[in-house]
Amino acid sequence: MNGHFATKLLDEKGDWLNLTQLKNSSADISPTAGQMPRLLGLAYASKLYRNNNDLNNVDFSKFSINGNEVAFGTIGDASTSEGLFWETMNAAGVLQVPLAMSVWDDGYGISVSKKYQTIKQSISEALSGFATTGDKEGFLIYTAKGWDYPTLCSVYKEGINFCRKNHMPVLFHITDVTQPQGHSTSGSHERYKSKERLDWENDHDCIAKMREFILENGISTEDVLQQIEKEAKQHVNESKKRAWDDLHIDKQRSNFGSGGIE
Ligand SMILES: Cc1ncc(C[n+]2csc(CCOP(=O)(O)OP(=O)(O)O)c2C)c(N)n1
Ligand SMILES: [Mg+2]
Repeated sequence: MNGHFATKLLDEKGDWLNLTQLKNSSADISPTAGQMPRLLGLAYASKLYRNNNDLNNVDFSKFSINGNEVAFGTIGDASTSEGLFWETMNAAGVLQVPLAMSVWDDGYGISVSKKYQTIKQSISEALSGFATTGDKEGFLIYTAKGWDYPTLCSVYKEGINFCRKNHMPVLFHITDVTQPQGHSTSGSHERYKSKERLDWENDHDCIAKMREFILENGISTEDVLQQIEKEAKQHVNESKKRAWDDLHIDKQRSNFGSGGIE
């Protein structure tokens, strides 16, 4: 399970890139919630850069601008049941680090409904005790719907600005997320979803809704979007063909015979 990608931290000579000028992505990891401890470490680094004077010198200028960096993490609703998620959320609240946690809640972990895995079927309700209240510091907690782009833009803008400035962690619980093809292209969600749910998902498909949002707000035009869609399909089809061709070449070269690498 090695299909996880990261951005480069080093140039071709092996020297550090200026990470403060880049959007840096740390590689994901396959065990669900396995990314959480590293997310905490990245957020904690910002805190140290801001508060530890020994780090405030030219040697470290490629890594941080006074701890203004936010560590963004994402996780599915079912994966929030893992211990690492809870340990990370607690530690982020205790340490008060700039960690922005987005939970994409599509209501399912593969085919299992959240009623079997999340208390009260809501991670934001479950975590409401983690919220900042009065002089007790915890998390900022926001909820929004995955297809409601204007609200997403405003809650993310507000939440991230606050998180960056004050080093307070923030939870975005994003509900109403859809699974366009079930958990993966190998699944079939018709087997575990009602007709009503499937119809609702068609109407609230986040990709279709984003298209509507772009057009309604004059961000782009129908013609431009059609062109992008056409080129994207072409790109995917060509990539698929190249991958198949490479596979057949590899098969011919393989010592294992025709079935060896399947
Ligand atoms: C520790 C662990 N257990 C089981 C799996 C198999 N697995 C992969 S994705 C998944 C469900 C994830 O559901 P959710 O977190 O809701 O994310 P979604 O795919 O719905 O976005 C499971 C059980 C895994 N990758 N790691
Ligand atoms: Mg899910």
